[in-house]
Amino acid sequence: MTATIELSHWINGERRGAGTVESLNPSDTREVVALAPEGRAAEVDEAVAAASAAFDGWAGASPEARSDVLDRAGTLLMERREAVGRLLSREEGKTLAEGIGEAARAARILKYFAGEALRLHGQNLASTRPGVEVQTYRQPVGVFGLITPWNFPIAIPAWKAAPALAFGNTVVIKPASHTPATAEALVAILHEAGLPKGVLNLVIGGGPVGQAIVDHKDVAGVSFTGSQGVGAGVAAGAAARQARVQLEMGGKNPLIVLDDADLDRAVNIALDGSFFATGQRCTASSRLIVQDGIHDRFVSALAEKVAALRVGNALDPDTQVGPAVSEAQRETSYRYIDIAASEGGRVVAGGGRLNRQAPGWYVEPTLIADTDPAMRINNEEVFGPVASTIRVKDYEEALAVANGVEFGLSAGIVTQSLKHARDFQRRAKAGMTMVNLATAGVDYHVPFGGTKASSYGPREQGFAAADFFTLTKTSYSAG
Ligand code: UN1
Repeated sequence: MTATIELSHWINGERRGAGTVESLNPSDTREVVALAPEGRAAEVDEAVAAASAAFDGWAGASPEARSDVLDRAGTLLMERREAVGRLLSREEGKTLAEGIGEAARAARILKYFAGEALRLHGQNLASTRPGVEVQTYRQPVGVFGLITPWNFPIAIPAWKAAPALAFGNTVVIKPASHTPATAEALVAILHEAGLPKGVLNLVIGGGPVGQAIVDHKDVAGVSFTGSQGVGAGVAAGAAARQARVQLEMGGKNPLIVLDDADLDRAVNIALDGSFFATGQRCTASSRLIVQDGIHDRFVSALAEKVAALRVGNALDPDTQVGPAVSEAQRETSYRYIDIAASEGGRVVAGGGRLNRQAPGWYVEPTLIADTDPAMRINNEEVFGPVASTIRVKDYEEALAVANGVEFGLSAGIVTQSLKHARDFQRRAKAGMTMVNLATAGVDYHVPFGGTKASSYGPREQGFAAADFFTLTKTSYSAG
């Protein structure tokens, strides 16, 4: 066991508040990873005041100064990716390889936006009036509130905070209650890298902290990743006071497997998309839509691989699938397995309770075959290592099933047909399409986001991040 970390908020460059709330290790709940403070509206007020006071200095700083801080933080995080990745795995439950990979990804995000800080540009256009010129500038907006989830406890805070900071804004982060220590590690590294006080603040706590951020009159914009229910309230609260808002919510991502697919490849893509990171990705492939001719071979080959997945302590090098993040998430998975079975689904792998020596929130990876598009398992997000298969007769039916849900984040197809792949890219109702790739696992230098109930507002990441985190000013001048 490793010593419990005493966490605090970060307000105006200082650590504040004492830890009282336990953050447990989902692989072994006897281990308290961290003791976190329980913030309230009062801490949010102080953090927003600090961020407001720091805004003019940071917005007016040379882009080079902002770039340097992000670059240094990226270097520090990359150097420490093993230790930070280990903390992440202890706190969130994804495997050590996944935890270290995510810490490295966050480091690369910081470095990418270090470059973007220098590349912010506008346009120069001729006016419709002779002798008049029009220029557009991108300017910092103000204080951003970032409400981040537990499933990517360092990558998502990094991909929201890095563009906000790169473009001259100041920030208040509320990390997910399950993973405060991992988010705090990022904030500490950014301060070590030389971020001026007040530019980035962290207020740890539950719903009241998020609500206070959403409602705060001095928060110019809110970026949220989490559940649909909470997201709807965030959007309503922000819109009520005309603040910017960006939401990333759930998915019920389809992966189509056509008859002409290479079987091994299709099985491996499904295994990765559905089960790695314990299925706790909004981009997870949760609906496997399989054409008749390959269906039986695909289901039996995948079932065999799912049954062979090694579930265990996130830090054990043999583990392929770590535990769920919490007891509630574990129970959600088992509840949906029961619902699917009672609706007529056939459990072909997993489905049982796992008894382990150490108390942890383990879920047996589960594959449910013979499901129907109308069943709840094919419409509601489980957010666990649970996938279902749906049999279809041809590509057109597959596409209709893929598009027939309220979500639209990521959608994949496994095929050797260029015709179907290209058609799918155009007609899939999703923000991201994947051809011969898992629906999950995205790059950080390109736009990320969905459509329908999955996302709301401007895209995150890549060159699209500037749309949310800057204000476009249009300037006219006559000579
Ligand atoms: C990925 O699939 O690499 O919360 C990232 C999520 C998404 C991020 C997925 N916002 O799962």
